Amino acid sequence: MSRVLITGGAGFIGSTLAHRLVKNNEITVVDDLSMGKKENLADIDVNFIQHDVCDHEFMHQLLDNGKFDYIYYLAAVSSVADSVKRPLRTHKVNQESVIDTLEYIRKQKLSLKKFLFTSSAAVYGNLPDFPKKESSHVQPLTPYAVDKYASERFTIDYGRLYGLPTVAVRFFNVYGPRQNPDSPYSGVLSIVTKCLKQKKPFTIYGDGSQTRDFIYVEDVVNAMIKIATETKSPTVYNIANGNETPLIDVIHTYEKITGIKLNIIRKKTRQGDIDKSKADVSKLRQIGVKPKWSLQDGLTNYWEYL
Ligand code: UD2
Repeated sequence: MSRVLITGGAGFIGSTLAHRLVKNNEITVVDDLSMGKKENLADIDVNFIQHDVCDHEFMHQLLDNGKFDYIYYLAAVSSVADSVKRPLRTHKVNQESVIDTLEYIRKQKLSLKKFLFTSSAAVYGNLPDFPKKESSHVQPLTPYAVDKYASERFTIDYGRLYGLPTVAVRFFNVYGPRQNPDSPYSGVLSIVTKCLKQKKPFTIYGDGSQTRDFIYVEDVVNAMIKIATETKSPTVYNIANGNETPLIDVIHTYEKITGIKLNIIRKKTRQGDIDKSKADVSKLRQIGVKPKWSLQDGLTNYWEYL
């Protein structure tokens, strides 16, 4: 039985992780519910604290009292658009809170088995090299991407400089139950799911040929747990399937699964949208992580969950 802290644990990925770990671990979740929902944790027994991770004093006390073995750091303002609108506020969450936590762990010499920071494929930007390896050039184009990149470097550097047991991951396009579809910048498959369910029109930006490397949330938490518990070096891993699928193909697959025809409205490509995305997942394979969910199975499971 390990003691686990999940910051942002009421959100989409954090709550899925909490569900997976709760059986054999003592879980504490900190979430200010700015994006997450308490209902995401309603059916499991976790120590839930509604609080902002930017409150450093609060976090220090929590770290002192919690005696955590594992910290999964998912608290973030995950909206790129929001980071463009309010860069200072999002910076405080997406970078400052991470540095403060690392610094406190170092100063207080807190004993920890792993600190895992969650970054994003956003760090790769729109460079033409393809597929994206962890060693590929980065091009953080938004405040969100800049903060994610800086925080993952801090995480890794605290491992290299001070021997803290740290690791970072870069999520590609994660989908599945509990993803919030309520913003135009929510994950596209949560929006498609909502439109299918409510028989509402779906707006596709561009011609649908843009590709993404979609990965089911269950595979994501499996990868995170394996990386947190079985790897030793402070480094970064892509978390993706390693396949690129055109958006329009995913939509057609989903239509077949549900038997519902989506009413598609076409609009021009969104500003800043990337054309292609695909991860090189060989580093993940080297540690024995192989996603179990095909797109077909993941979408079927997602639909059945609703
Ligand atoms: C993902 C991340 C984003 C950032 C970015 C970096 C998510 C939800 N977003 O954006 O935070 O890291 O990668 O590259 O993981 N689309 C539609 N209709 C809609 C919504 C989306 O056509 O109603 C399109 C959208 O224009 C894009 C594709 O679907 O071409 C995927 O959109 P997304 O927002 O799910 O993810 P992405 O890869 O743009």
